[in-house]
Amino acid sequence: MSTPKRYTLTAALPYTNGPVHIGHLSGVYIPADIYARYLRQKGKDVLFVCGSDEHGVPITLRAKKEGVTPQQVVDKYHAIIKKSFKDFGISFDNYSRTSAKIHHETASEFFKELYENGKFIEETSAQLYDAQANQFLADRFVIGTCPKCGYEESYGDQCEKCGTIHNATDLINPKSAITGNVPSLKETKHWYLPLNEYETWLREWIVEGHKNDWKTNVLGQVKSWLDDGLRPRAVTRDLDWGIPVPVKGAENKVLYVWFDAPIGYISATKEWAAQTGNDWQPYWKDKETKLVHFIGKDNIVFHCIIFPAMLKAKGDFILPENVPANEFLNLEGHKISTSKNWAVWLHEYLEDFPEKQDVLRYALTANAPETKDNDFTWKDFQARNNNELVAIFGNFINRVVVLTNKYYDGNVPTPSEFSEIDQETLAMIKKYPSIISKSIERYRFREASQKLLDLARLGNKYLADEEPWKQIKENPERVQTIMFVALQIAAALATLCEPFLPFTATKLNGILNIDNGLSTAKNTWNEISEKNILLPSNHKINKATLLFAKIEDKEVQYQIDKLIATKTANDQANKTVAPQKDTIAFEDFTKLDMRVGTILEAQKVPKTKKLLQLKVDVGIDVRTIISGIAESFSEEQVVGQRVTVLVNLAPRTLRGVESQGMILMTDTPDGKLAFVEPDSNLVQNGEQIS
Ligand code: B3M
Ligand code: ZN
Repeated sequence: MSTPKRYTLTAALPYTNGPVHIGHLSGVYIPADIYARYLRQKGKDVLFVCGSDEHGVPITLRAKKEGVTPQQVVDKYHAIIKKSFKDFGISFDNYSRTSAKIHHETASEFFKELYENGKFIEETSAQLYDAQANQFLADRFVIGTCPKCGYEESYGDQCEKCGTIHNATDLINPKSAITGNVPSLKETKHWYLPLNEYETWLREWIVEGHKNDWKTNVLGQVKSWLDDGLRPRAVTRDLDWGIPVPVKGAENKVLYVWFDAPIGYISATKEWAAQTGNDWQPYWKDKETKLVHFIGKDNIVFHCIIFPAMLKAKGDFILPENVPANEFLNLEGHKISTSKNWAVWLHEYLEDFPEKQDVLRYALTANAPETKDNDFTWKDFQARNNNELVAIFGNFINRVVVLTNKYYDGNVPTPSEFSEIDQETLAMIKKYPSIISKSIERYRFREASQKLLDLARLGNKYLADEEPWKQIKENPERVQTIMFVALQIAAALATLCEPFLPFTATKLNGILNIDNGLSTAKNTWNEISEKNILLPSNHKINKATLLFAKIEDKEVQYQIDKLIATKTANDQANKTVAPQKDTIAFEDFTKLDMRVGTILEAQKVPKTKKLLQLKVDVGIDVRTIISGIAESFSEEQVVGQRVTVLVNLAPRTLRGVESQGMILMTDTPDGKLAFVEPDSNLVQNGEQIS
């Protein structure tokens, strides 16, 4: 596309069945915000919209679980999500919601026009039905085995494991998510979008037309769906929560959530236009508008196949120029899970780290799952802050500002002759806007964030090589030039960091006394390459304040402990007690000879992780027993431990050592082992247990 006249950027509408977490942020909202802020810095006409996705089965399931109405669920989480995005600096021009009247109107009109133009197939067919719950089962109301990958927890409309979309009747061994019953079949009428009719066009538009500029993970998924062959897809549902189907004979039916939700981008645009007195149409109908959808990989099919087919059928809308979907983020090695509460929730993060929005923005950008799933750990979060933001970016700015205040009372000095290194450094500054732009324009935000840090590294190296603090006495003129150059780097960072670190940019502009209306000091993205002076001599900067504070181990340990406590509670809540073993005769029990004993000595069994070799006093004698407890206890911890020992178990040789008996153990909720011991020290070694 030649230089676009304007940009319409959309970010996936978060379901309001829970708050947003770091997986949503790293996959969708931070990259989208970086791109929007960057384009605004470049002076582009940008519209950045999002909103709450308030229909669909996840909402009704949450309402049932909490014993409230779906409207109460969406009102609660819409407010939490909208506030947390704002507090985190996600700079939407409008954050709307699909329960809004304007969306109901827009989606209904959209459907009606397609209906009246004969774009749907109207069909009555047998669909899954739960007689006990007295309702049809679609989407997340039914669980079964995915016909494509065999995943046994697939939903009725999409398999979370392989991403495939299917109809509920395609599931193998379907079960109602409401009652657990096996569903029956019942006739019902729905309206289908004949995706198969768009297959050739989609292949030309995407597989051919965008093979060089769309991400390989997106192209790969689209190709596999097209290769599997597209089928008509129902765009209506037998549900009572959603947008009523606006045609005759559709009583008690609503629009399928994935038909209405993407139209939410359009209604959010219309709402923005009404609020700001703008015309919404150019943002969705002018071919010189660049439309980009920011989403996670599980939404690729809806944004690259279904929504484009809807727009194509409608006829007068533009199509996305790119859909740079990210992969998934895991948390401490486990899949993020709303239902298991295994997540770092944005609103909770902001409570625990009220001034550290940019630290999370940076950590999630530097580690983003742009081409493959990635893992967030609190240790990496701490390292990114301490070793990069504090030690590189913050350290450079602090040195420049402290020295400028110390040597010149905060006034930008007048440089004398520039040395070769000065000229090289000033020339390098001019290159950074395009260096960073190149990565951003290709949606490589991880790479872009590291190029930004490279500029700070350039500043640190320049100061370390020129050592103004050593020359200030003998060669003050030279130091004026050095500090002038260093301040130009600081001014460049103030602009270039804004898309990634908006809160830091505000702080840094304050420290450099920019943005207080002094047009001489405020630099746009392009001006950094064009202007020779970003911060003029005699411009007075303010005193130094720290841009970033170190994050201590204990702050991170608190977060890790909180997660472990959550996981333990989850495991406990979901723990199923082992079923009782087969019944035995009393005679069988009398064969077991269990005694009280005490561990006298312990040592690791070489080349094993689990085994300890123990000397145990069992009253009868002191014997050697090998026990698999080394991952729960150290040798020192177990000496003196009272234990229950099965003494007449046939001896076994383990790693060359004969083990004469077994120490009885049990499990703790966090997966460790625990001893079974008498609750009185009066009990002697050798006492029988019966
Ligand atoms: N509500 C997000 C999800 O699948 C979904 C996005 C809609 S964007 C139109 O988690
Ligand atoms: Zn699957």
